[in-house]
Amino acid sequence: MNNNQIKINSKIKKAIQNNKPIVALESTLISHGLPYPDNINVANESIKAVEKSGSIAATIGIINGIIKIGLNKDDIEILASTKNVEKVSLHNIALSLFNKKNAATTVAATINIASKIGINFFATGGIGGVHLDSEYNNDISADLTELSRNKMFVVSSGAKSILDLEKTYEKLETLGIPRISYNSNFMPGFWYEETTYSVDQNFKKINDIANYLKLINNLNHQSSILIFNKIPKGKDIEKKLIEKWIFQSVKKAEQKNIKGKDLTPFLINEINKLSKNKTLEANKTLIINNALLAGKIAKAFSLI
Ligand code: PSU
Ligand code: MN
Repeated sequence: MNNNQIKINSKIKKAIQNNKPIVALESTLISHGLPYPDNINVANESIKAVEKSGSIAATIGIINGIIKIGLNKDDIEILASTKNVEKVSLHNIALSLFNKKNAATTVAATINIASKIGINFFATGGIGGVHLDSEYNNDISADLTELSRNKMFVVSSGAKSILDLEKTYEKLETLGIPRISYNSNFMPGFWYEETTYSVDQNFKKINDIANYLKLINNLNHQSSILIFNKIPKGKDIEKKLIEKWIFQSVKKAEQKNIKGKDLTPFLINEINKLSKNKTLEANKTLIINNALLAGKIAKAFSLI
């Protein structure tokens, strides 16, 4: 990548050169995952959470066809409030540069960029995965593709509840992606606390996670490592309720023929409405909480 294509904020550039702990943050959840102005608050609070842990936050997005590492307040405002911000994954990221667009990067696109410039840690709310009825619609997020081919240490609350979580869990194993967790025996269910799918290992201490990541780093492991962090207690929502809302909103999406990259934002928005914003509150909390944990692990990793 040359300087016309990418702009790295000077603090982050220095941090990369000096091997300081950095956590990448994505921008699709700002443009397409959360409504305005909650999205701005979450973007800012996530940055603060990373900084509180002693690490440096690098929010990634595309402004006027240039990849920016470390979005500033104005950039975040643009991605949070303007219409027609593109959602870019692996298939369309270069096109958004070619067409000089404002674009929000998904988990896949953010990891792709971050790993090219030497950032090791990334935090999000929930990753994309295998959609419901994938045997008919073939909808499987490119997040899984990217997780399988670039080494990034990723903190999330599992895959989004709207997906087929069992198939997603199995697919992660097929792709060779370790699924470890911080204080949970099972993969989290994003808006709900846990699924019934066992993690590869439950770690109780941040330092142990950092040591494990050092080890796997030295092994030259090829894929990303998923570190699951369940939604904080009291903010989680009952699985049965979530399933009811998913059922209703999936039906509506079918009636309106919504699919492809529009499906995830549509379902999240519908479920926020059905839940009277309970899922929105849950989503906001878990995103910030994941940024904080990623910051803490990155910091611990840098001290080993
Ligand atoms: N996490 C959230 N909200 C979101 C997303 C993640 O809490 O909106 C975004 C991520 O950017 C992820 C994308 O990459 O949803 C997945 O979209 P798709 O299913 O179309 O691949
Ligand atoms: Mn998809």
